[in-house]
Amino acid sequence: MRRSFFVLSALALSLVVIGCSQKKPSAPAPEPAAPIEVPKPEVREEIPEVVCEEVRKEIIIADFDSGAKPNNIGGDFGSWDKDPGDTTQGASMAFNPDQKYGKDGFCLELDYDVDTQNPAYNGFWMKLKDIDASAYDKLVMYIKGDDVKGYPQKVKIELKNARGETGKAYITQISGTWAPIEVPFSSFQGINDFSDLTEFTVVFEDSVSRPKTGTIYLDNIGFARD
Ligand SMILES: [Ca+2]
Repeated sequence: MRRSFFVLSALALSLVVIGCSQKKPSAPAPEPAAPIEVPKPEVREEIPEVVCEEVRKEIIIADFDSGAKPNNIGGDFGSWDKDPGDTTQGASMAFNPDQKYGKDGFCLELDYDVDTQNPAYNGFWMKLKDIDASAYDKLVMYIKGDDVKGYPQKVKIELKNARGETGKAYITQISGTWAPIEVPFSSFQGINDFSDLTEFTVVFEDSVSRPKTGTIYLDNIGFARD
């Protein structure tokens, strides 16, 4: 009985093996598996979060450091006379490397003469290329008077825009050493729109400028906000 059981079991196993081998034809021997490349973990650099300001707190329009035109935003500039025919008065500009504010470059030197029998005013003009300064709230610059040649106690400055408005303000804090000047936009009488500024001017007036001849130096003219 036990023998016949073994015979039957062996027979059944043989049938199963034969059946399996018939159902599944032998597959080609698998090729040796290629080594699996384990991707290296990505190293992520820690990037600090930077909060970008939409507008810088200050923009320099003219630092005169190249010693040539134009200014830092591509605008031309120069001196002007109300009455060029009157040669007894006038204004002139120069790039001065000796009196400059800071370490490098030049500053602007403005020499004026309003000493004449006729009404006289003259000064300096600089194009602002329709700059939108509405994000700022003041004009800034450095100013110094020349102790040897003399300098005025009061100078008029102007900002003009594309709408034809001219804003006027007076600077009175001039001394023989460099000092920063801040003129709030609200101090410019006659202009309300600072979104398209066309020109900045300095005006020496015979009715105001004392002494009537002298020299001032300007540097780092720009706009700023608190
Ligand atoms: Ca300079």
